[in-house]
Amino acid sequence: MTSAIPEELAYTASPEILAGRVADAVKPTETSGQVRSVRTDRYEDHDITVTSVHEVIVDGVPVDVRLTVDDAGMVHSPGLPYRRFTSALEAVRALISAHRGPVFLAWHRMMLLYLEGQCQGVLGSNGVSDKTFGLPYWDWSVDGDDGSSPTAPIWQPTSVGGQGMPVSDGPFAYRPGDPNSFAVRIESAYDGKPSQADGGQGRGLMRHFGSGWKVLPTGADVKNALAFGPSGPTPNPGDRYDVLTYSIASDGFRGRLEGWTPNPDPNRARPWLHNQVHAWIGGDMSPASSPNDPVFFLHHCNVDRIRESWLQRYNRVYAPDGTASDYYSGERIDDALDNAGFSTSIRTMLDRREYYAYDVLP
Ligand SMILES: [Cu+2]
Repeated sequence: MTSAIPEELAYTASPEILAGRVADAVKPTETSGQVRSVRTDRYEDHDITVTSVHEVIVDGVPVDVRLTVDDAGMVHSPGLPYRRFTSALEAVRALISAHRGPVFLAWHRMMLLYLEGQCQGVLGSNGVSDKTFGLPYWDWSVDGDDGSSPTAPIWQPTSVGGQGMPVSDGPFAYRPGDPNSFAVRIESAYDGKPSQADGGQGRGLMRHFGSGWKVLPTGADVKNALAFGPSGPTPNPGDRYDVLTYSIASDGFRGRLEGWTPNPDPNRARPWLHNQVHAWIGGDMSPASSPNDPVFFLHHCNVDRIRESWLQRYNRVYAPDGTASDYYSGERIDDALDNAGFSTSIRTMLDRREYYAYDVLP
């Protein structure tokens, strides 16, 4: 299938007109399906506004993306904070990565298994890993059913501590001047780029419950997502896992669990499930540097647990398969999954029952 994306969407304004004149007035818009940049400046008694709008279409379907273009012609995305892109095409391609696409669940399973293996190594002795160690999960739907209490058992000092700016109790409390207290060293700057927290001195962990979203997901939300499976005759059973354009606009189990698919109930629109938990905890759990909070891993283990329940129900289907176009490279079932020191495939991550299991599945 041919891609409908022009090779270069990045910059249509005439650079000569505005060279050196346009300030930082790059205003992202929320327009779905469009790449837009807006720049304004005042020059010799004239108000100058430069806009460029491009619809992004993948395999004939508009994609829901938000990108802006700066005056150097570099493309930025709030969803891809660690990179500046030299073309809009490159940025849209990268949106299909660890997040916002089918590989989301496989990628995070790989990451969790890698971390678990590292912990087993540290906990072992004489070069033998302690295989009895397993990462725990936090079933946030129990707390969601219980009114999203900020004093639920997990937030007690004997567990991971509570909220605070910074967190001041539990094992991740910050005590200024105490080098042994828990400190955040790398954070996402306002433009999403990684930066040293507090000039490299480190700072306390932040949590602000209910700030990005007012409630946690409920057990009914989880059941709803799990019910979306290939029960009837569908063109491809994997279509219930994910569908074209394999993005945040796709309505499949992955999109529902990751949290992009709008809930039909307007009062419970985005974010959903995975994204909703990040947003409810707030603070360091909101930006791309969310692994700063150890709760990140408890959260993602629960996401993986829900995924495992879905896989067991529906014969471990996945989409896209190997017939998808090269545009979806990195998302197709036999494509490689790489991370620091770890290399596997998406298919391998579909069934890891040989290595670990959950006590209870939702
Ligand atoms: Cu996450």
